[in-house]
Amino acid sequence: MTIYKQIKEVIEKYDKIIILRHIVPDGDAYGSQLGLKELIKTNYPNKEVYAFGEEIGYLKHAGTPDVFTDEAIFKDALVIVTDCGNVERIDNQNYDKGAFLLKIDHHPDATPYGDLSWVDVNYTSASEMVGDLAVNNNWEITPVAARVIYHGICTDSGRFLFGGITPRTFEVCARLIETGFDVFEMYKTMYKRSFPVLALQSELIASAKVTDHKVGYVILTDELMKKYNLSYDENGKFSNLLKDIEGIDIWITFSIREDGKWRVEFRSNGIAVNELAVKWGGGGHKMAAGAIINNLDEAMQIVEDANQIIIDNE
Ligand SMILES: [Mn+2]
Repeated sequence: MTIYKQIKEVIEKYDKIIILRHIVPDGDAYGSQLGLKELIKTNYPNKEVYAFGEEIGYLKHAGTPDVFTDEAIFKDALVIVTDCGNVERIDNQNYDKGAFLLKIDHHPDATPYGDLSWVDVNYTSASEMVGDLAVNNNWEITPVAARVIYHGICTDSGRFLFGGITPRTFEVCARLIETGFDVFEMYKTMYKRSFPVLALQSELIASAKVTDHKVGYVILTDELMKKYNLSYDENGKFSNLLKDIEGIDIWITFSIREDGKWRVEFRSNGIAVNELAVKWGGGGHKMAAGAIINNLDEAMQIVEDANQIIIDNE
């Protein structure tokens, strides 16, 4: 039996379905979670479906998660977790209180979980997986589902710019666009930039450091956040600021968080950085990973570690 059919059968078996994704959600977390919710609501209108997790201001245009009230709601539910490689990062730690746990993810399966697990790193995004699931099960796709799923594919693939694009990516996208949602409107909304963000980018670029081993990094301090009136949930916007710059093979973005810790985003143009993220308590993809650290002393150790990775690769 195909995985599409297996997942369909599991969904059909449960009256109540709770969909979760990773903490600090991005476009793909939203796309896979809210897209799957909309698909199930459309194709199985009698089911109770919830999508729990933190709401992110800049993703408001993509959709709105449900408000979680009580862990009792997990009783007898099918729990589906999308776009989340490890259980520690699931945004709702009651994930194991349901009747059945299904994992749908495109990150390396470092710490497998779930009664049924569909993990495939050959997808651009968990959103593409959800879209592919809909296509293969001949599910009706509404323009609302299509928009949030397409948005998730665009954000995780850099709008088809990063590696990992396959003919299937475009086949899924074709089916999504067929629903008639307004793609141009979506692009206009997702790429809208504010002048303060541009000014902040320019200051970050001017302050960027590059080591002798082609590791580039920027530090988004609390001072800069306040100067440009940026909200903390937008601190992930700058992870590709140093992409495509000659002389930089690994680029790292350190951003202050609301709780005083630092968000670290690792990116590279080929060298594996996910092991480095794992070393610092995070995880992710080979060339795009993240972690959370305590202070800038640790940040400087990370830069040293990245230098060492490049030396080891030479
Ligand atoms: Mn993803």
